[in-house]
Amino acid sequence: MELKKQISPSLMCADFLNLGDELKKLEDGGIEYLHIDIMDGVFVQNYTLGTDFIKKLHKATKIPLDIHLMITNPETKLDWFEICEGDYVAVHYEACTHLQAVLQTIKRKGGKTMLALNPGTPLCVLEEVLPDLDAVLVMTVNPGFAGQKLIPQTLDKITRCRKLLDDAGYPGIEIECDGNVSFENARKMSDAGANIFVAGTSSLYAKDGSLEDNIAKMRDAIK
Ligand code: S6P
Ligand code: MG
Repeated sequence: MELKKQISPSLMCADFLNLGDELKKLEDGGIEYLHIDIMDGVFVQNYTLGTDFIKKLHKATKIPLDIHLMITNPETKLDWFEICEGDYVAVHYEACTHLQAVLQTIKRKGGKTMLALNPGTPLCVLEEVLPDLDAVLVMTVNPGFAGQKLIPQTLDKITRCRKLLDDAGYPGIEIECDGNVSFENARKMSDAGANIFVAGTSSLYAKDGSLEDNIAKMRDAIK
């Protein structure tokens, strides 16, 4: 099954003083999702975007959100987030005590479920929640910061993840990759079986090249 290749720009890397203009360019470029990193300073050692920003984005654009929760105990905090139809909500396996219940809650709120795995977390943890998943987020760096280097063994992890999902009878579960998704790495991740690409400082928001040109380069890398 060929899943649609999609780009999810990481808005923590955007130019906030120019966000209206940038959103327009992303819409014109046919961007499929907006990746929103939510960090709590506990699960990861950083703070980034927040609940009000999500509300404002829902008003400002029709592009669905791809909300990446890097927070402890998301089960107690899901109500804080405005979730609209078509939005993905990713929770980390490492942060959930009652994982299956959390995934059910996301669905009940109208979101699509994504389970994020840190580079050190094995794929076998997916097995018992496959019926509850719309996507897997294979972290290709340890979460917390933009601008990190790819952890090489995560490429093979994407290949094995695609195989696990297909062999188990879930060819429709998508695979997103997040972390150092440069044009070069995106091509390798795409070949390995990923189909949603979080684009940050290594590609769309690289210092050289306009947003328009970088979107075109990313499309070419993942086609
Ligand atoms: C990192 C976060 C990511 C980054 C993204 C940045 O913890 O989850 O979504 O924003 O990886 O992209 P890059 O190209 O700078 O790695
Ligand atoms: Mg992220």
